[in-house]
Amino acid sequence: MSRQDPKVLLIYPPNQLMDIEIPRPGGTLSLLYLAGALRDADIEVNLLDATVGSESDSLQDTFFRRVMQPNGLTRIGMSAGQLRAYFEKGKYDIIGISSIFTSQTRMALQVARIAKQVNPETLVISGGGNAQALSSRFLVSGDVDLVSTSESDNLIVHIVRAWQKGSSFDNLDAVAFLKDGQVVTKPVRPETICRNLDELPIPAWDMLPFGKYDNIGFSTRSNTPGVEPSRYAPIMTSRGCQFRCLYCHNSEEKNPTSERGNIGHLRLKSIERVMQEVEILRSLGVRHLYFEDDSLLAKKERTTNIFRQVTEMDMQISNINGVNLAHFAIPGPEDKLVPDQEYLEIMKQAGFGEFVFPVESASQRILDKYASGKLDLSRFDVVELMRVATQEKGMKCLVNIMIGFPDETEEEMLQGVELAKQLIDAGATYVTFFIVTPFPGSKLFTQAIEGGYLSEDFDPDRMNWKNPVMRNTVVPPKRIVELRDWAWEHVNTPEYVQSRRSHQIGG
Ligand code: B12
Ligand code: SF4
Repeated sequence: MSRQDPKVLLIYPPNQLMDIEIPRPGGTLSLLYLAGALRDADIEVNLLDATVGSESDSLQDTFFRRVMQPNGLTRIGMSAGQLRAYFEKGKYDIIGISSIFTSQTRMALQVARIAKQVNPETLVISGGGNAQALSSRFLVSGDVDLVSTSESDNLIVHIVRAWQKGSSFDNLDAVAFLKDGQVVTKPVRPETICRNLDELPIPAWDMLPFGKYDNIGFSTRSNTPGVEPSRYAPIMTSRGCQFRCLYCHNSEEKNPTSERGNIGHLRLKSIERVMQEVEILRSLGVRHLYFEDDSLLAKKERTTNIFRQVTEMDMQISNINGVNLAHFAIPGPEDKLVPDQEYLEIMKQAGFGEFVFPVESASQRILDKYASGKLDLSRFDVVELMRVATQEKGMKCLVNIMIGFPDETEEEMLQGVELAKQLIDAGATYVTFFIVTPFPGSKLFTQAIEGGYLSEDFDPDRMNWKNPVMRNTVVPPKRIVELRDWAWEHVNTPEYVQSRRSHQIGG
């Protein structure tokens, strides 16, 4: 161990999944920004995606090995033994673990335990929305020394410098740690957060194990048959969102006193910076960009400009998250809103062959209460939008509907099923019904704990879209599952239901 030349490892933990889920490798932007920042500061850093393993591990021994665990979830990625050997060999001073998914909490803590078993002196840190929201659990485990509570593009270097000096974490901000057995949370100072996104470090995409990702052999981010795999990478042109849906992390991040910092507001990179990033990705052989913005389509002119330039570079584009149907609505006759054909066309031309169509609910009351009222169904006909996108523009649209809000009635859920049916008839590829999950880090989580819908010691392993985790809901959990299963089969085409069943990736 050398305090002068610290050796840092950043790691995406192995994954645990339901048997119907498609395994996906790590490689999210979180650690790529941190690795970029450390490298810019001349700090030695390695990146390990434990879902696919290190260079000496085969995919058969990691990504494709599904091991059933006692909790009923299958685990993929490096085994405890492989991780131990890797840590022993690397002799890392600091190990940073990404924890953005609650459903992967156990995996993150397992990595921390192994790191501490190999060397109790290693500084083990974790960050990401989940680690922050569950900071007490992480710290009380005894295997995590420090949790970052916000964006850490600047903070990560401060953490390493503090470790180098052997100084107390008390002098840092945006971190949580144990002091005399109590959790201490240091507030986020505004200067810790990068307001001008052009000043962010360039994500260290070159450290991703692209060779392994290429060899997985299927498009790991798309469930749709027929989408050709090509080298892909995540990119974000913005952070935050102009909405604040209660089930989303942004709801708790729009507030000057938020523990995660006031980071939920929409911040944009300049187009020049975005194109610089695209050039870098292209030089790494990437041909398929996954735009992971929370609200990619918010600024039409800007997005159009980006799409046009990317198209000229002959790159494929997908988006996994940030489509908001409200952005396709333009004023029409009699105070109604109509689909923005031009915007859809631009997306299509940019290679946007498919996108997620997040209706969320057919009940305006639910949309207003939980989803920022982002859609006004009395003014905007989403079935017509579906028709235009699929039948006129030839795009694939995958519908998401949420059911099981605490006070949602069965009648309101059935409204959603009816709308889903109409969307399929209008051309949707398929509809997925997600059971509402109050993820830690969202306002819904806080409300669920306060309202007695979730107990303080809830099991993170159950935090997935298949399981109702809330109790005391107006429609009981058992009935929500019945309705979901019936609705999925009732709404989707028999061919789709059959193909999902045969591939074990249904629902
Ligand atoms: C990309 C993404 C995905 C991709 C992930 C691809 C992959 N390779 O794993 C896909 C599509 C597969 C996906 C799936 C899911 N996702 Co998702 N996803 C995202 C998304 C849009 C972007 C993540 C990202 O890159 N952010 C940008 C980076 C820069 O921010 P960051 O991750 O927060 O990292 C910063 C800090 O947190 C901190 N930090 C992070 N890690 C670390 C580590 C250390 C050591 C330190 C010091 C700091 C630190 O510093 C970073 C830089 O500033 C987020 C939303 C969001 N805006 O974050 C949702 C999000 C993470 N997903 C979410 C959900 C719910 C899911 C699903 C459950 C959806 C579903 N119904 O199936 C699944 C779960 C998958 C799983 N493995 O379990 C939730 C998570 C909530 C939770 N508490 O679990 C989020 C927050 C969205 C939301 N609306 O709330 N997702
Ligand atoms: S529109 Fe999407 S990203 Fe924005 S707050 Fe709502 S759920 Fe979150």
